[in-house]
Parts: sequence; structure tokens; C-alpha cells
Amino acid sequence: MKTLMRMLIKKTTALAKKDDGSTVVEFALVAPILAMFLVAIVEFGMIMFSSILMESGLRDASRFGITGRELTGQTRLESIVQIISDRTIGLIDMNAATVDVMVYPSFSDVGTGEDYVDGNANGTYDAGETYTDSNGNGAWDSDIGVAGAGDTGDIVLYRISYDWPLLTPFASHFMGDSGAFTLQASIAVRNEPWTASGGGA
Ligand SMILES: [Ca+2]
Ligand SMILES: [Ca+2]
Repeated sequence: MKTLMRMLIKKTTALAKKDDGSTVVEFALVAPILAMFLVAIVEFGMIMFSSILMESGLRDASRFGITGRELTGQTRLESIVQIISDRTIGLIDMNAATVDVMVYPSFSDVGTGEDYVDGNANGTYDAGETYTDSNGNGAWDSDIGVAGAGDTGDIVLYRISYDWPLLTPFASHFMGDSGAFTLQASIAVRNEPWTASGGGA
């Protein structure tokens, strides 16, 4: 990327020094590429900035979540999403972002699936194989987390995923997938002890 930029700057400077008619034509060819390149750099900066805000927003939300409190007029989950939304100052479209708040029996269970006997030894669960229905929903789950902000002392995972729509097709050559760059963050915490009057699920 640096080399390309150096090349573009050199070319632009060289064109500025020339004073024949071809300068205008050549500059017209280079200018859109240079402009697109600058937009891509700005966009990359925006993505990095949003990513940092998203991570700190998620951390703030989890710090709030472990206290068992809720914002006035909102449920705990709504309050948690509200905090992330406030901290990302509108850069992340919360309607398009996926926020998961899930309860696990222990830290080591975070992100793990229900136990099963791998009958055909292919390393994955297949329909018909014996499994332990930990969450009692009558089906095997690849993630044993149960949606919710949890009760006092519970282990809770906060996870956010957002597909940043890339502005420049140029940028999507370097990063992202099908015109979007996925931003992700997650944090697992243990809820503080609180009394029944101090909060609720
Ligand atoms: Ca299997
Ligand atoms: Ca299950």
C-alpha cells in the first residue's frame, strides 16, 4: 500500500511540473485513483476507530451488566445494547449489529457445544448421535450458552459482530469479504453478588 501511495505521489508531482496539454489528460486519469485511495485510507481509519469504540463499549456494557442493574424504563438487555450504542457514537448501526449476551455454567464452557458421542468419528455432531441436552431444549446445540444477562454469580458472555459496509470497491480488494469488513469483540465476565431487590434477569 505504501509503495502504491509513493508511486501515486511521484506521478502527481511529476505531472504538476509538466506544462504541456497532456498533463491535464494524464492527471484526469490519475486523480480518480488517488481520490479513491485517499477515501480508502480514511475508511480504514474509521474502521479502526469504530473497532476500538466497539470494544470499549462492550467492556462498559459488561461492567454495567455484572451489577444486575437496568436503566430506567429498559430491561437489562436493552440497557446493555443502549450502552454499546451510546459509546459507539453512531458509527455502528446497532440495528445491523448482532449482540449476543449469553449465560454459561463456567468460563471454560464459553463457546462450547453440548457433549456428544462421536459415533462415526468425523469430529462433528451428526443427527442421530447421542448427546447430553444440557439446556433441555430437546436438540443438540453447538453453543450451550443461554440467552440472557444472567443472575447473581453467573458467567456471562458479551459478544458483538458488525459488518462494516465498505465505501470503496478499492478497499475491498485489500480487506473484507463481499463488500463488508466484519468487526467482532467479545468479553466474558462473572456477575457480582447482588440481592433480589438490586436487579433481575
Ligand atoms: Ca459425528
Ligand atoms: Ca440442547
